[in-house]
Amino acid sequence: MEKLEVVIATGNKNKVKEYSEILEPLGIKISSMKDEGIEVDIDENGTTFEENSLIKARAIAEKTNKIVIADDSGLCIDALDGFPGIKSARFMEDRPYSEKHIAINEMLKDKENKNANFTCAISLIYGKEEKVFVGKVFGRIVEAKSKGNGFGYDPIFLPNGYQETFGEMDEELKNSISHRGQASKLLIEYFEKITK
Ligand code: ITT
Repeated sequence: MEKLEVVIATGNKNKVKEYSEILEPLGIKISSMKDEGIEVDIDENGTTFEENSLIKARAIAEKTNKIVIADDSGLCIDALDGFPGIKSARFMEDRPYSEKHIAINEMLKDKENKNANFTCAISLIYGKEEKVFVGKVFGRIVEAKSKGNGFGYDPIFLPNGYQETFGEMDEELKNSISHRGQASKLLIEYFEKITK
């Protein structure tokens, strides 16, 4: 693959870190909005992960000629009709995640069904081309044990088929099965096709 340079349209340092871990071993150079000196306040007013990721990517693509990818992602809980979903970052925004973990478990206290999924939509803007790649990982909500690795809702998400939450797993294992990892695989396949 020829050396591609990609700007990640996110203000979330953890996302930049995960994309670096996933894409840099393939020779793709990652930079953050901060590295590029881009500052924008984006109104994420879409109603789906796909729409919001495109809104973010378009806003940054106006400020750079490099390839842009944006990530919109979140935790969707079946018994709460998909909540917090696209509001995952905004739910109890001024509170630490440790409190959000407790609040979510409280909401599910009387529910037998603890099933949830993490969804990630990656939008890519490459010149005039716009693409959206979606990844999902299914599991269930558990009580947080320790802070461990990861970020956000990782400590309360137990992926199906594993004994460790995303917060307990090492980063490489999380990236290999996660919503972000799966959407990234589709993105990489696209890059491989266009650079052949
Ligand atoms: P940008 O919009 O700047 O990218 P953000 O954090 O606001 O950053 P989102 O609107 O996409 O991003 O919200 C995603 C939220 O979903 C994130 O803040 C976490 O709370 C949660 N989330 C997404 N992926 C996650 C993951 O892999 N592990 C844990 N929580 C995750």
